[in-house]
Amino acid sequence: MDDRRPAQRRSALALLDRLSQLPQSRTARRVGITGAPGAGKSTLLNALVDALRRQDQRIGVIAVDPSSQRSGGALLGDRMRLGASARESGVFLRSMAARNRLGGLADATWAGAAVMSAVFDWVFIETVGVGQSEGEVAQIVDSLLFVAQPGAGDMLQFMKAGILELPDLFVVNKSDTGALARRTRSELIAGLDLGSAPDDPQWVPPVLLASARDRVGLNELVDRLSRHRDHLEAGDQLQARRHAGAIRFATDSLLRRYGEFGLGRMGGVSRVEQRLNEDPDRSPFRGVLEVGQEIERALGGG
Ligand SMILES: Nc1nc2c(ncn2[C@@H]2O[C@H](COP(=O)(O)OP(=O)(O)OP(=O)(O)O)[C@@H](O)[C@H]2O)c(=O)[nH]1
Ligand SMILES: [Mg+2]
Repeated sequence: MDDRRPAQRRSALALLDRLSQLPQSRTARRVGITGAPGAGKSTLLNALVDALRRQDQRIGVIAVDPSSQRSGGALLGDRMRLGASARESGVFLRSMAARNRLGGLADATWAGAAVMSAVFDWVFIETVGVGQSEGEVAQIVDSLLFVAQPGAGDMLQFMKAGILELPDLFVVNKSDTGALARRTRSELIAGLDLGSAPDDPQWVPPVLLASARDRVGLNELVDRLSRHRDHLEAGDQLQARRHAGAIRFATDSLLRRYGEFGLGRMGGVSRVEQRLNEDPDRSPFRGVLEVGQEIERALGGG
């Protein structure tokens, strides 16, 4: 969905529109994995993929590369060393650039996640937790998992950055470090307790311990991830969450294409958001195309 290729952008949006009409409960469990560099996200993801493959689950993985502006294939080979079971079949990997030229999660990541969701049981998106990327990934996924490192004395820093408010689940990885990991878990629980009220009072984010290296704690992690998705579905929140994410995507997409000026011709960003939201039978993806045409007419008409 590159701005310079309008026909491809249109067909990608049309595809996203059609995919968004699938019954949401039949689409993959989408999980975002975030956390500081070196926390063990890739190792944990690797272990999760192996555990899920043993249950015959089909899995899509998107590794978001925070540094690159382009999609690169080689990167994934370096970062994800999948176990033997995963290499066989049923696992699809894709490495994608984190941001397009104006910032924001690359559109391709959205499209990739939506397509994978239609065909897999699970879709994982790994991204380095450096502030902004969490919020962006949270828009795409159903469940955001934060991977913490034992002894990371930066709990306070996380709290200040508001990072602890977004994740639905926490796992302290490297539980093989023993007391250090247990203490970090306690600190995290205390920190969460001090945090502001979550937007979903029915869900208390669990704080788990795991060792990706020793493959300990993975079944419980899989179980809690499943439970979170079930929780969202039971409360009709899955649809709401995905719709809210799609609205953000649609607004960003229009902003990138037409700028503040273009959206200004429609009454500004929040008015455009309203327009995208006003017809419940029209997905935000179709809305991008239709509102985009209106903006073009407004701009063309002087
Ligand atoms: N002791 C121990 N080490 C681990 C564990 N999981 C990962 N590691 C090690 O931690 C280091 C970082 O692991 P990665 O999986 O690359 O971490 P990451 O969070 O994906 O790192 P970035 O993608 O660079 O942000 C590696 O040396 C791993 O071998 C664990 O459970 N226990
Ligand atoms: Mg990694």
